[in-house]
Amino acid sequence: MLHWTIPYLSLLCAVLPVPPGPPATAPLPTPPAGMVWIPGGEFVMGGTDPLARPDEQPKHRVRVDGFWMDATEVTNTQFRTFVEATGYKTIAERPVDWNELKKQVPEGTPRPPDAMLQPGSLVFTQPAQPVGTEDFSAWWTWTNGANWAHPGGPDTSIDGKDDHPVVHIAFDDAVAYCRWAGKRLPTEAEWEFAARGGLQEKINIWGDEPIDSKRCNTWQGQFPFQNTMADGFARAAPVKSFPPNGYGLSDMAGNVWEWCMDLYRPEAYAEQVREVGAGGVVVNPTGPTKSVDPRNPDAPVSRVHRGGSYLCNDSYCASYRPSARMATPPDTALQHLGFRCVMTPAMRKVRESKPIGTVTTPPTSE
Ligand SMILES: [Ca+2]
Repeated sequence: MLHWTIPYLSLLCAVLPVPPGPPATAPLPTPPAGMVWIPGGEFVMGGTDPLARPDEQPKHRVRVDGFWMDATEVTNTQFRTFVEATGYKTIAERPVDWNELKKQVPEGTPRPPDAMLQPGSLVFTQPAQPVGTEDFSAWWTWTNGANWAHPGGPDTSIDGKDDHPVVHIAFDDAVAYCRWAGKRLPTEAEWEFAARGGLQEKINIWGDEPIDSKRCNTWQGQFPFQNTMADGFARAAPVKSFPPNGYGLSDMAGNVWEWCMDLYRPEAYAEQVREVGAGGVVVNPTGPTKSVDPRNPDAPVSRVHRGGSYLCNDSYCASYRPSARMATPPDTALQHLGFRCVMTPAMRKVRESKPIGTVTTPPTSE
C-alpha cells in the first residue's frame, strides 16, 4: 500500500489549494486562566463624538501588539487571595502620611486633625437633594475605615460580594497585585484597543447606538441625588452582569474605573501626533514621561484610569465611552475605582518559570 499511497497524497496535495496559515496575531493556545487574547492591530484612538472631551482628541492611528487581558475586573475573591498570600495592606488601610499628602495640596494647607489622617478612603454619599456638579466634595466623603474589605465604611463588608470588582484600590495597590500575579496594568492604548472589541471608530463599545440600561452599569436619573437604578445596581455590580464586548471582555463600560499604566496629560495625543507626523501611526505608546492634571493641579503625579463607573451619567460624566479619559493621583483610592490586568507572551514565559506567589510585592510603584 505504502508504495502508491505516498505518490497519491503528494499529487493530491499538489492540486489542492494551500490553506492559509495562521495570521501573525493568532491567539496562542490556552489563554491564562480568566484571560482572553486581544489580537493586537491598528485602530483609531480617541473620540470626537458630541460627548467627547478635548483630552480625547485629536483622533489618531495607533498600533498595539497582541496581549492577554483579564476577562473581568479583578474581583474581591481574587484580591483576597493576593492579600492572604502576601499580607499586603492597601494604601486605604494605612495611616495617611502627611508629608506625602502635603505635596498634593496647595502650599500652606494646614495639617488636618489626627482623626483625618487615620486609614480610610473616599466613599460615595448620595446627597438628598440636587447639588451642583462642580464640587465633588458634595458626594465624596472621607471615611475612616473604608477600604476594599469595607467599601461603604467600617460597618460594611464584602460578604456575599465575592464576584464584585474590588474597589478602593490605589494605583500602587494595583501594581502590587499585578506583580504578584505576573501581570501588569494595560497601557492606555491597549485598554482602549481592547475596549473597542474589534469595532472601529464607534462611540460606544457596542457600536454607535446610545446607552441604555441593558448595556452596562452606570447611573440612571439625576446625578448625584437621584438614581432610578433602571439597570438594577446602585453601586458596583457582580462582574459579567452585562453583555461582554466583541473580545469577550465584561464591563469595559461602566461598573468601576480601571487603572491604566500611563501618566496623564490632557494633550498627550497632540504630542504623539506631532512626533509621528500627520497620518503617522503611533506604535505601542506608553504615555508621556511627566503628568499634568488640571483636575489635580497640586498632585506631582497623576495616572490614567478608563471605562467609567456606576456613577457615570450623561449629565455629568459620560466616561463609559471607550475614548473617555480620567486620572487620579496614584495613592488615592475611591469607592468606584478598581482595575484589571494584562499579560504579554513574554511575560507569560517568565510567569511559567516563577509560579504565582513567588514574585515580591513592593509596597509602592517604581
Ligand atoms: Ca447602576
